[in-house]
Amino acid sequence: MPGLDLAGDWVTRAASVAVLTGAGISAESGVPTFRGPSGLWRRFRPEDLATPEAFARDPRLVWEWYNWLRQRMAAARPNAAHFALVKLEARIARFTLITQNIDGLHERAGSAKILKLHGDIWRLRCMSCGADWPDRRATLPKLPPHCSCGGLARPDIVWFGEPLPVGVLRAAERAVTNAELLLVIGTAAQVYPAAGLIPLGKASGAKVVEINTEDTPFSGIADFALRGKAGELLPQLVERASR
Ligand code: BJW
Ligand code: ZN
Repeated sequence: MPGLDLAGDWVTRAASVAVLTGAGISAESGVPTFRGPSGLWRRFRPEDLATPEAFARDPRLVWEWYNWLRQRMAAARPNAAHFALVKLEARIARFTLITQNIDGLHERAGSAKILKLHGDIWRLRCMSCGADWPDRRATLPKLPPHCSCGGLARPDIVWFGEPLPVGVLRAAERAVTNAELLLVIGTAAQVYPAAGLIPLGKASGAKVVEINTEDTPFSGIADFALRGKAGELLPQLVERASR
């Protein structure tokens, strides 16, 4: 594919690379995406499950949902796309991986530095004292879980209407602003402020390469849009850049 050669050339030449990933990168691992024909939001309403209001209304229902997601995510294994990014990180002096995913598959593949815009399903946070802690059990035995202080615990993730962790978002903005190349992989680019990182990178002078099975609202500003599965295209791209 000539586009892969061209994009591989850009990766080879870039001293600084930022990568923005979304649910599509984990699709080949068996983690369901949110939007699209088999997306989660086709069957469930986000406002019933992924908002602070939904949690306040019925914490147990929301936790049942996340317990189900935990099972799916725990059963998943990182795929070739996650591993290709680990290889890329080792080759590029200034490399930043920014993810919207909460599934932990980038870490499990071996990526070292990850900016998690929407939090982490494998961490819990206390609604009363604010403590947060890791919990990697595939399912939690007693719902809803509580903190040692007695307070109600929630997943340490960002729901609609909540601010992203400010330090993480600032670091992501710096990374795309300073990047010579921005790789955008498997995101529908519809959720803000994450999607805004793409035009920000472009406006700051980064070449933008999109890898997605479908067009997105930002395909038009991409310098190159590679159409296909991340697990197939990304290893080929990194391979070309390693020659
Ligand atoms: C493949 C593939 C393969 C498939 N290979 N590709 C109007 C305008 C602008 C903004 C707003 C608005 N109204 C409301 C807002 C704000 C809102 C927002 O953006 N809403 C939009 C939906 C309109 N944003 C927020 O609320 C955010 N917070 C905020 O703005 O705070 C402001 C604030 C400031 C100060 C005080 C208070 C508030 C928070 C957003 C949180 C998002 N959270 C979620 C849920 C996390 C928990 C959970 O998992 O349940 O995060 S939503 C969900 O979407 C999840 C994802 O990270 C996020 C992005 O989805 P992503 O990754 O793009 O996945 P998909 O499924 O959409 O796309 C998959 C893509 O992969 C597709 O393109 C496929 O084609 C592709 N693909 N297989 C390659 N093999
Ligand atoms: Zn507590």
